[in-house]
Amino acid sequence: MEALEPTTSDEAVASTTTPDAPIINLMDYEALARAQMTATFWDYYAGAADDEVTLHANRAAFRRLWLRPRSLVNVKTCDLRATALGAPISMPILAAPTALHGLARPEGECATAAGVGAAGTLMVVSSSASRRIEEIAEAASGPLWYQLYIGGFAESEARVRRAEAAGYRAIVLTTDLPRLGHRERDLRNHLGFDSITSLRMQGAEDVEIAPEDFVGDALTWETIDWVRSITSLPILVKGILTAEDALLALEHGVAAIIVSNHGGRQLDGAIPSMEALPEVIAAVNGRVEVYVDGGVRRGTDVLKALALGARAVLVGRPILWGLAARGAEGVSDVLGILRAELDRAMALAGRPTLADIDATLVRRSREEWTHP
Ligand code: FNR
Ligand code: LAC
Repeated sequence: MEALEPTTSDEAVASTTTPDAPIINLMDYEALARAQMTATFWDYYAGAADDEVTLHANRAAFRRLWLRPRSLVNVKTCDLRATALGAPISMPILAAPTALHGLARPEGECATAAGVGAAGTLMVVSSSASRRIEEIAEAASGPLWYQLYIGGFAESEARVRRAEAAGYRAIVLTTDLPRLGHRERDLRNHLGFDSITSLRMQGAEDVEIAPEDFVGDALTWETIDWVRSITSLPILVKGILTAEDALLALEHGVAAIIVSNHGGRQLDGAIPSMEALPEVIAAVNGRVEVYVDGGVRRGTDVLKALALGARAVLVGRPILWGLAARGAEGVSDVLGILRAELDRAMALAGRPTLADIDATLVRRSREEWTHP
């Protein structure tokens, strides 16, 4: 079923689906991926909850931030190298956890992990991966974190232990999915939660969470203490959008916070990540690392997120576009494009190192810029 108008998610950027057209930016990958995927699977990746307001607002929030470039700074070399919970990475851009990479390619997360590693950065592997925890680790050349959905406590503990044994370096507890958001595209395509969880790719038997075992709606802040009791890995929480919850997360000893509204896929109308970031940064006050995701499509978006205090950004859908279009190579190319854009943006802004990127770089305007 074709329920969508044939545009990319970012109307501001002309893109093309001609197979031999040059790939210039992430939206070109979006068009390429879309042309290659079945409409139902494409909708699962692209879609969000209800009216998809938050999905679009994530992008719009970047357009309310203006850059204040400095002139005549020597930017002959820009240094993008960063660390994430101590792990060295080539740039402050990580791959967000996204479910079911097998819908894009049979190799699924194994190809993604190879591509992310080739780009010199870190991948967060979803609890709903299409491939086994261990085979993804084998295919990876960069650091991995394991994103945790708690189906049942016993099977979750088993997965955390397997991730730890396979060399994953942190546990990312996603907090914004007490229930699945109302993805209306999926409903129209008859792709319900049951069919999503039963869309098992080869070797994916270990990630099955039977809906009747799902305890996500009964999780509380004490769940973080439970996770700590079963693993010595650092624990991040993903899905925080308020200062109040950031402070609770600190009380429960998290190693880092990921400001996120799940790419608009959960609570529609939830505040755009970039609007929530400043209050979380202020509440945390440097005590732990703070990451942000949602709508990052340009190097200048990364620059703005760093200027507002994020340690690094995570990108979700663009990784899937690269994977669907060109496998591992597409994933590393998507990240390479973003890296080149960030490098250029840092040079043009007169901020050659990450330490030079501070709050003086951005000014917030009330209005979002829209092209005439
Ligand atoms: C997600 N996201 C997600 N998050 C998570 O913690 N576990 C998961 O399994 C998934 N699955 C998932 C599937 C798909 C298809 C998408 C698009 C997203 C949310 C993801 O980690 C991230 O928060 C958003 O994707 C960031 O927004 P952008 O970059 O996609 O705009
Ligand atoms: C999603 C879940 C699985 O966003 O995180 O589809």
